[in-house]
Amino acid sequence: MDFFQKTILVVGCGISGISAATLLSKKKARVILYDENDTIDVKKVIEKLEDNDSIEIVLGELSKEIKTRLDLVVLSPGVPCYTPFVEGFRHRHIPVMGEIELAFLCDRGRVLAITGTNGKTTTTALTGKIMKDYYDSVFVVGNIGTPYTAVADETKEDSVTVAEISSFQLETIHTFHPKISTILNITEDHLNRHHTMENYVATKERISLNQNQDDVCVLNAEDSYCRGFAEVCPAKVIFFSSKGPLEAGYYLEGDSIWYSDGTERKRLLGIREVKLMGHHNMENIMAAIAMAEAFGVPMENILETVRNFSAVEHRIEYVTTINGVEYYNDSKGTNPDAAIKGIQAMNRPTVLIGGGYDKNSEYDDWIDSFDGKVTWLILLGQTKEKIAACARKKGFTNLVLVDSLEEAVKTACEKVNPGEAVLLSPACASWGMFPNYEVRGKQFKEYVMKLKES
Ligand code: UMA
Repeated sequence: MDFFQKTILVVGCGISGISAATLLSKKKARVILYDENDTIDVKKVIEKLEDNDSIEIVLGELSKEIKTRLDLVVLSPGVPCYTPFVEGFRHRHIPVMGEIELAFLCDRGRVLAITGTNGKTTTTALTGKIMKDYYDSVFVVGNIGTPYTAVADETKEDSVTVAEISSFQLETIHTFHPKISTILNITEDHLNRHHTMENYVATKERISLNQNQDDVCVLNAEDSYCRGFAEVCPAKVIFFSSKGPLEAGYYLEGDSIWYSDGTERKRLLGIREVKLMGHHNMENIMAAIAMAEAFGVPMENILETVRNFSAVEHRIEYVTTINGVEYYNDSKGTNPDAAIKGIQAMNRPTVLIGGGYDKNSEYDDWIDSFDGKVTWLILLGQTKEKIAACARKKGFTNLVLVDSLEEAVKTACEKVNPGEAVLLSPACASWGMFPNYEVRGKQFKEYVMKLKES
């Protein structure tokens, strides 16, 4: 697509919008960078724009005059795409795309794409590292934190882009076509945006929208949505399983990861050889191995990277030990299912800090997973009353409701005993109190380190 001298509205002044506007301005488009929030500090936005002269910034109300002269609208991931605001553009026959589609149109290389409710970031980071250790030109982008548009124009024909793609981002793709894709798992999340589980599942499946039998989609054999999708997936399906042998695919059996091609099986590596913790991480490892092997990386190179790879920040990340208490940051546990994995990874009594933005989630399974391991639950954010009511209903009454993360850390420190752990694994998004889970995780670590110094 030619963006030259086109008038393009980029919606959202966050990192995606700023990066998309910068890319389009390099392509000599006339860019209007828009945000509905009129309290945004324009100076800060301008500072972040590399080429601010050609980008007009509009906040608050978007005038009819602007709407009538647009050739294209590019949405940031956080902008819901089925609202009257966005439908208005479609009625005017103005094409609407997401920033992932925009970046893909500018990408000259090949793409691997990772989605799933949980494990995306770890799998993307690991797959990216395997690629970086083997190929020269590799970019790791998307929901993991670096907008795809920030690197798309730097790609060459032999470049490899490893992209973490959220359901928000999949809603607005059109031609996005990864050579290799994966859906790691699908459990309830983001229902406030997608409304029904059916919509959410269908959105995840869009990762394969443009794939064909020359491409590969790696799917979790133990996930009923993934299994169902395998029947209709347009790409060649490769399965992985953490529950036992598969006729063909990658699987965990005993303490080893195996591969079977349908006739012969071979042991790839032992789980004690890797630094990642927890059952769920074995799934992430298998997905990364499957993707990398399908892409063409030799198995010995893949396994060497897997053995040396450590956990990513904010995902069951060890922070420090204070007076015999281990502190863990799992700020990336932004939904009940992810937070259950956080609790499962703990091997000692744990004071848990949870709560945050309400995504219409149910917390019953999360509370059930406490299984005697959680000694106290410290709650904060918009969901604290809702979670407290759910916990009481289930007979868990060791609850403290607090007003800030700092207060939560102090309270956890008072409640915990030597030999136990404190885990931040909120089961909720950070929005409302923090811009994102990374800021929440970093703040948590700062408060913990303050405790250590005091
Ligand atoms: N905005 C509008 N109109 C709207 C909605 C938002 O103008 O209707 C504006 C907001 O006022 C704000 C801006 O849009 O100024 C924010 O845009 P954004 O929410 O898309 O956030 P970005 O900073 O661009 O970050 C986005 C992703 N955010 C979301 O999906 C909510 C980041 O994922 C991602 O890392 C980044 O792009 C780079 O690709 C974060 C996330 O929470 C980590 N993702 C969810 C998750 O992992 O569960 C999906």
